[in-house]
Amino acid sequence: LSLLNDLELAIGGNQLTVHYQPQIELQTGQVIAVEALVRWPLPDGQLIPPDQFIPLAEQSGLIIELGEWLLDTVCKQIATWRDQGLGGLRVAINVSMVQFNHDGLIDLLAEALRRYLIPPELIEVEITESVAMRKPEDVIARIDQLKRLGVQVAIDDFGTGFSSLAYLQRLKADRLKIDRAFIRDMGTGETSIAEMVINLGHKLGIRVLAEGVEFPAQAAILRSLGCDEAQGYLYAKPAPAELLTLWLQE
Ligand code: G
Ligand code: G
Ligand code: G
Ligand code: MN
Ligand code: NA
Repeated sequence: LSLLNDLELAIGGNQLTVHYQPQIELQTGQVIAVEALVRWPLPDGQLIPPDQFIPLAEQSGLIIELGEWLLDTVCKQIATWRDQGLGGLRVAINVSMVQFNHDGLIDLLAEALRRYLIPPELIEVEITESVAMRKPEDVIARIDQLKRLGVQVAIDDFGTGFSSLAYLQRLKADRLKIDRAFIRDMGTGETSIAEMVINLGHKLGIRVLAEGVEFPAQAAILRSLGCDEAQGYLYAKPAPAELLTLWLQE
């Protein structure tokens, strides 16, 4: 309860922070986007990872307030990058089940885009495969609303759930993110799931990004399998915007 109270104060007091992790186009090595990942800094400088407070925020409903704060912060950052000559960098934001189902989601996004004059295609909404599969008709309707607004949609942690081909075709997602468990398995020669997801995505006209790429050998295999994009420690860890800006300007 006290943690929840502290989290509410941290959100209201603008004490949370966002780290950004680049997403790389495998053929060119170009940075095409970044994923926003929230962190909670303690007074001693230690960072609490999202795993330790997002579930609590989700259960309590505080995730709505956190999501509003995150979207405003991300849009402000996109405007800053535009002013620094780094325009065109898309930012992927994680949206939990409660946020995705919340009635205010579309208005919230539209309002933030308008406030900072941001082209909608520079925002991507990530939902996990398990959220995407919960109530098929509702999810399809919500993704249609997001697409009409012009934002992109990614299915996160893909491969861990049980999406059917027919359902996936109706979802109209822009991107599948192969769960990093399957990228880790590539170290033992097990590439079949990654290969299957890449082929599935391409059959349906959906781009495919590999998560958790840590070694050049994984990137090489993914490139040979035709995977479009990658994200992971091989390229960069999630970092504060200022560090990422320096890295991008190199
Ligand atoms: O770096 P990593 O520990 O950042 O992230 C752990 C998990 O926390 C990820 O699975 C991610 O989906 C989730 N997460 C990170 N930032 C956010 C956020 O702003 N909102 C939501 N809903 N989840 C987030
Ligand atoms: O939203 P999602 O669950 O995909 O969040 C991505 C998570 O993966 C974050 O916790 C992020 O810090 C973490 N991550 C990003 N790149 C790597 C990587 O190369 N290896 C590992 N082990 N974790 C990573
Ligand atoms: O320092 P860290 O463990 O986050 O670095 C992970 C990888 O990300 C490095 O091997 C490097 O390829 C890349 N990286 C991190 N920081 C920078 C940077 O400031 N400039 C460049 N060019 N690459 C970086
Ligand atoms: Mn994610
Ligand atoms: Na993921």
